Amino acid sequence: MRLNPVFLLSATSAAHFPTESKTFGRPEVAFLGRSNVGKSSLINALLGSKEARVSSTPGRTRAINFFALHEVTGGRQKAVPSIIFADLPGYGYAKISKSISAEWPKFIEPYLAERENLALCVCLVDTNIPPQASDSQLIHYLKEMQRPFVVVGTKADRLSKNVLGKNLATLRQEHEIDEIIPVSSKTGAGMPVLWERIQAVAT
Ligand SMILES: Nc1nc2c(ncn2[C@@H]2O[C@H](COP(=O)(O)OP(=O)(O)OP(=O)(O)O)[C@@H](O)[C@H]2O)c(=O)[nH]1
Ligand SMILES: [Mg+2]
Repeated sequence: MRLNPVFLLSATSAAHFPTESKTFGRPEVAFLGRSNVGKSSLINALLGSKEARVSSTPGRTRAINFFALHEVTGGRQKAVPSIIFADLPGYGYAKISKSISAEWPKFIEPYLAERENLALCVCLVDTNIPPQASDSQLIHYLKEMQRPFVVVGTKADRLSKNVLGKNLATLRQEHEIDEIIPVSSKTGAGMPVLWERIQAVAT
């Protein structure tokens, strides 16, 4: 099955989130994580396209970018999308902060709290750095809100198997989660597993 990404819009306030006329109420998957963790790259790798416009300057994604993924069969694109992807702005780049919400744009919390079709949050944590308090905060918040989420460990290609294993164990322990899927946007590692999780909510 091929999915064709169609850019919907870039929202900088809750008033601009795409409505049912654009999403058809289809399940939405949000990509969350610190700035520069690799959100846009992961979306590109999943889609095999440059749709999410990877930034070279950290902190460039300052809006929520929405994409509708349309199934293409026999050269025809379905009118109703299968899934919606939301690429969120990063947190925690400029300085160490005690609260995510303090430096996260105001529209993120309403998004996570109220977005009706939000079916899965993909939380990205960097496997190359020690556990970050801001990531723990986000994971804790999602647990509290009872939002389904999956945690992926990014940039796994930069580490040896041995070090990656150790770092994943530390991250799981510190963030109090059972599973982190190691991924690499460079090599494509972990993409099939992550796609499975996404497909599971998109039916
Ligand atoms: N080696 C390696 N580098 C990666 C990987 N994913 C992302 N990067 C690099 O990390 C940097 C940040 O990637 P982005 O995808 O722009 O990160 P982002 O989370 O979207 O950043 P913001 O939009 O600023 O929040 C870029 O220089 C990427 O090339 C990966 O899997 N492996
Ligand atoms: Mg980005």
